[in-house]
Amino acid sequence: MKKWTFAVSVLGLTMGTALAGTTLANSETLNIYNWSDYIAEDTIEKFTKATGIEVNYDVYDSNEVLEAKMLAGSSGYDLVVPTSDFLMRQAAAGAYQPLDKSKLPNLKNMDPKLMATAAAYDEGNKNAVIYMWGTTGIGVNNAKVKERLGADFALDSWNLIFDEAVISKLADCGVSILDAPTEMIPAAMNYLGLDPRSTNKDDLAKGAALLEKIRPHVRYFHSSQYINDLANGDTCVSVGWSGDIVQAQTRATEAENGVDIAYIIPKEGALQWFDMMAIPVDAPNPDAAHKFINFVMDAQITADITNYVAYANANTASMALVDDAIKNDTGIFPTQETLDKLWASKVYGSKTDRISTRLWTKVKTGH
Ligand code: SPD
Repeated sequence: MKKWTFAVSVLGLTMGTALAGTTLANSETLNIYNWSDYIAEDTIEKFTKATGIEVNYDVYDSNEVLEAKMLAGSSGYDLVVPTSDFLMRQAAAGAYQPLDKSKLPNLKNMDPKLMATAAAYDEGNKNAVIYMWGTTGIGVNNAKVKERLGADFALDSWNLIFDEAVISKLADCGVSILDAPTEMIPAAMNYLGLDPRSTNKDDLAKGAALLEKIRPHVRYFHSSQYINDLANGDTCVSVGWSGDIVQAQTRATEAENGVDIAYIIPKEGALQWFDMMAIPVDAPNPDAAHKFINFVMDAQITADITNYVAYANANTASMALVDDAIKNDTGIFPTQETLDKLWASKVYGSKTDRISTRLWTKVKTGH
């Protein structure tokens, strides 16, 4: 994987920069809002070359941030990438427009089984197409963690995070967790033997209480900074997303800094999620957004993205073009045995969402 500095800085765009209120809408401009560290270095350039459409590309690292913009409306974006559970809630609120499938001939490349799974959140795949998918697990710095826990300690469990006796031994080398309540509270619930998809408020409170207990040993809550910190050896354990941890691994290898990172899908199970390309209902240029979705579904373009960001895709035609090292990495494309242990995102209604948000504030701030 090559280092990619992409046009985010060239264009002067930074994470969370809103386009609302600007006048970027014209027929030759496409405004994309995607997750950070989530596209190949040449995807946008190739798209512009193929179509003549200029792209403004902003990034975020939180579904909640994207959701606030989608529900407020007038974001100025033509193409966004919510995770399936968030997509469903936002679509119910009227935030997206149905796709015009006559403009998406490359849909033929998509894996019908995975698209059927995504249809549980988007009936008939009406509003969205899978961009990439992955799991939420743990990245570890092998040497630092073994130094503290012993060479024989099995690094295959959420006990690295949720057992206070274990995480307290790792605190000095830096533990980070995702700033993502809908992922962290269910992970804690699962560790406690509760259903991670439960929306029972007592179950959610128990999960949050466990997070509060381990909170003193957590250096920070963040959902993108951990890639570089793990790669540089500034942290030693991060709850993170599969491809991000593999990117940390790759960055360390390229830097030849001696940091050896592993991605763990814990034996107790983990969240499997799907990030979906969708077009906001008030997108200034939905036609260009369709062109981009179709372009991404090209086998070579999807393979390039997967090869660069180390996330699994749902594009059957691309698989012959995916590097063997990525294809055979079971942290990226899990075995069936592991897949059977994953749980799917639960769509929270507004009441559960309020409970979860309140609990999360308490986990992070202590009140
Ligand atoms: N750096 C790219 C991260 C993509 C993460 N997708 C979010 C999944 C949320 N469940």
